[in-house]
Amino acid sequence: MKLSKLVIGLGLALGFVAGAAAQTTMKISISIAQNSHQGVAIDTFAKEVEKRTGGRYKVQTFYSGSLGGERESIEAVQLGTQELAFSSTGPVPNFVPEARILDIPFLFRDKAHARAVLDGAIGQELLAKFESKGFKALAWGENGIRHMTNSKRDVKAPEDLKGLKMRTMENPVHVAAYKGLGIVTTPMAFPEVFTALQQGTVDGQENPLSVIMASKFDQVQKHLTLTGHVYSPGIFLMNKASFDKLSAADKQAFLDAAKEGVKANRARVDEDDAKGVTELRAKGMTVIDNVDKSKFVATLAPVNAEFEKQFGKANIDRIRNFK
Ligand code: EAX
Repeated sequence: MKLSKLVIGLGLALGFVAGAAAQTTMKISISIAQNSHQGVAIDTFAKEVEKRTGGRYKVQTFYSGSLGGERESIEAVQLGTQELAFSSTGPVPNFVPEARILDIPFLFRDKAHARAVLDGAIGQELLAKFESKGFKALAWGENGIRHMTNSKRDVKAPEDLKGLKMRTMENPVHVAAYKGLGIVTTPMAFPEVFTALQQGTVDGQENPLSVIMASKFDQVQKHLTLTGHVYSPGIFLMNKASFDKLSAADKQAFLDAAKEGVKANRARVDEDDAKGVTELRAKGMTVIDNVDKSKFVATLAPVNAEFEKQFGKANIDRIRNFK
């Protein structure tokens, strides 16, 4: 009798614990629309977390900056008011300065080069730098290769950029480089960009084709130039304390879910890059797709010399020469 009571009691207690665990809901956000390379990243992540934890963890997804811009989301993850975010590295240098090196223009030859660096030792070393700042960086994802758009003129060479007022991310590396190209830089959070372009507060902006399409910038920008001036990484960030609370198996489940999210994310970037020019031309944009990139690289030489001093030439070469 006593024993069976104990068994029932234990059963209830365990049932209660399991029931409570099933209630654990976390939040993840992006600054752009759901129908995008970042939307598929967090949708896949949420689905995989639920599947891999047997439904004990649920991840609620928020899109279009509904929880704030990228800087605000990263801040919220650091504070723990929001458990997760997927973000570009735009505002990341303000939190983890070591990551600035990835934002150098013309650092990577192409997406394959960038993905190999991020998935390899250099990328993993950088992910570890987030830990002392209150984050668990689950994985590098991708935002894409950035190109320039504006409402004023066709940009065919660096000279054409002189005096153009462009919105930039709140990223010191980008701002320094774009100033070096003669651009009048206006750092701004992403959720404000469409209106700023529409009202003419700025002439242009720069983003990957994926973002340009997902954000319908073709409605407010006439000229697109495939400058491919910088690779834009993405990152899955989690509040460190929230991650540390997970069991070893659940930690692995979150890491694996992020990997699946990255796979879906990169596949969508490739898809968007393949169809982007045709689609944006059909929507009325003029697309300059044959720029001489070496002219942009040459114009940036003084800024690059400065970056080599700041970040260490050996560190930059280690990424440049990665095979
Ligand atoms: O992460 O701020 C930006 O331009 C980003 O590329 C965009 O929000 C997607």
